Amino acid sequence: MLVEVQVAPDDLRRGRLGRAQLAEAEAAYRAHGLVTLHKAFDPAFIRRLEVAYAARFGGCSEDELARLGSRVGDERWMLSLPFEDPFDGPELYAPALLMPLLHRLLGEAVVLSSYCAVTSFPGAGPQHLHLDHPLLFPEDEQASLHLPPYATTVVIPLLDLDEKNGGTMVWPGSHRATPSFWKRVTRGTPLRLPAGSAFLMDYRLLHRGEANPGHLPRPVLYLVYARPWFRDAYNFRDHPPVRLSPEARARIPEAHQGLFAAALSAPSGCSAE
Ligand SMILES: O=C(O)CCC(=O)C(=O)O
Repeated sequence: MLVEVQVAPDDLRRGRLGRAQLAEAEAAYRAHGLVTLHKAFDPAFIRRLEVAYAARFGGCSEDELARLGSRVGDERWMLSLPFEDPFDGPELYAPALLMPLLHRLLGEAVVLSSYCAVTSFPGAGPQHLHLDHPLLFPEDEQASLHLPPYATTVVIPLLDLDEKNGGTMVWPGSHRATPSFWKRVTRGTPLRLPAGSAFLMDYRLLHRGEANPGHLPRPVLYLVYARPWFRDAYNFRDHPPVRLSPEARARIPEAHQGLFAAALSAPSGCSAE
């Protein structure tokens, strides 16, 4: 089941979910491995991110994309976000409206495990069905699947997920499903969300990007939050999970330094930067 929490304009302005909505979002996430939050970001901020993202990466050749990130499907690339305006502020890496929910799910010592975007270019076919990380204990699937949440992807589409652009296909509840289920799945639930919304997805949830039948690249920001002991041992052989230079790290306000405890400083020395 897909639970959709509507963020009221007043809550968005205050940067805080009401107590009942916070509890609803937490319960939905724990039960289904997934919750959507409609209108969780200021549309003007999302537009700034979209424009900056297109300006920065829109003209990249395939070679440059391969140098900056990794291919995650047909015409689909994951890149580490540059730690520069407008991607370098707490309104994106520590959104006030979402942090209480992330703390409830992942504890007070939550860290940013990776800070990326996945872009499906026009003509991209459907992505393969997958989880974002192998189970923690492959030799004991039941133990792995019944652990509390330990890593959560916050997905922030920079344009509408709809029939025109395609979206993400999810299997609610599959964060508790065994690998034998992965082989038997039939139809999933296509997420349709206006830009400015977000969804939280457990690291064990089955999903795949849908085809992009439109004419525009479809970037979704892919921010992974985790318990401080978790290390993503699977996705980051080709690029850093957080592209953070020592100078950028020094600019992070004291109150948010803890979020970056797992991020090793990486030089930002690519020609496209
Ligand atoms: O493109 C999308 O909609 C989602 C991509 C995705 O989920 C992934 O690469 O794991």
